[in-house]
Amino acid sequence: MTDTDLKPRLGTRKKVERPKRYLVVLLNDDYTPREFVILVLKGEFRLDAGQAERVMITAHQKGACVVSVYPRDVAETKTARAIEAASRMGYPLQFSVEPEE
Ligand code: TYC
Repeated sequence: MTDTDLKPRLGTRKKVERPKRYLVVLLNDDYTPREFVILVLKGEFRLDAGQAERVMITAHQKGACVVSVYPRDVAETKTARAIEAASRMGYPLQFSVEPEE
């Protein structure tokens, strides 16, 4: 193990980048019922009951809370579906999607 050569050979260094991930952030508002927020977090973002409750309460108290991280298309699709479900009920629930780090 001590003589393992970790130096990249000329021309073999490959640029392999981890695909960027995106944070889905739940934003507080004054109108969406707490129970509806929890339903969306469970149904669309697959949080369990305890996680959904904690994320909802944190957003309620602090203004925002990270829900989860996903590849960009997944983050955007889930967020669009969640906003659409809220809007069908007349609720102004919003999320933001932002690149990690
Ligand atoms: N603030 C809302 C209320 O008091 C509940 C709520 C929590 C709404 C979190 C949005 O992201 C949210 N009914």
